[in-house]
Amino acid sequence: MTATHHAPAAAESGASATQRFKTDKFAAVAGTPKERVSTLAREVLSAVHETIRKHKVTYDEYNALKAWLIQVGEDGEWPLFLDVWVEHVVEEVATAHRKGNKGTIEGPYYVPGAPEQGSRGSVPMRADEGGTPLVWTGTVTSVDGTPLKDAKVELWHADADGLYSQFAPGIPEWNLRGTFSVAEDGSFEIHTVRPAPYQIPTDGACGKLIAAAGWHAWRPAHLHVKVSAPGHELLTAQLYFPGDEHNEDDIASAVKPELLLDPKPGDGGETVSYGFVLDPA
Ligand code: MBD
Ligand code: FE
Repeated sequence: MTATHHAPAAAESGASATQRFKTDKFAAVAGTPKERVSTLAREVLSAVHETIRKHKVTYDEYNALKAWLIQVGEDGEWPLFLDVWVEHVVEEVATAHRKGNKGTIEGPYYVPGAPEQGSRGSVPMRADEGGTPLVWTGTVTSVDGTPLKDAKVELWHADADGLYSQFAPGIPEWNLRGTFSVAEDGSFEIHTVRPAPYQIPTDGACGKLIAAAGWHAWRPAHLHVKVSAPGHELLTAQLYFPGDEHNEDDIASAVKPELLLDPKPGDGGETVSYGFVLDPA
């Protein structure tokens, strides 16, 4: 984070992430059967009750929790809280059967419909976009090795200040967000820049929990992708850079060894090769 660029206020990025979720996801949630709701709600509450008994939680602690939960809502930080501390286990369960590429969590900052760039092109970026230029090549295949010529690769990531377009002020709408197709042989070539590590907003409820617990607020630098092809399961993943000091202690627990890139110097920046193998649906 450069000194000249101030981090987005938690309430601002939180409100955008909450709106995003309501628009894209919430309407699509199917009714959950009564028995399932009852089982899950009862077990989660039991785990809370057990924690209270085990640690003899006081009224002051109970009221601190209540105040904090109220603030999570007021700051719009439920998407951030859930995606940082819960989603990784949902992802693990949902994708355990896959034989193809490892994925990881989506996080709160995906926006559908990023501009189409063809199979070889650049994500939209500012004339003075910071960060080391990165040329990324790869192919999309099925688990049997067949190239998937109708695949799409959606890419979104933070800029060199660790900020996401549409969730921080003053950044062009689709900056560092693009949708790529692939050539007949399943290949693509994407030009972008290396993102910076991401720090969770320190001035909101999630930041308050992190400070109160003495944790750190960092995610390692990462590229987000959604890779899709007809007849195949949608792959949601993130790619990481070797040597990042937070690859081992990501606050969102979303790094896997299979998702580490191997960038090489070249082309006035770096080149990297990483492809995707999708599971048939
Ligand atoms: C991010 O950029 C992110 O990817 C996740 C999972 C949570 C918070 C911010
Ligand atoms: Fe992210």
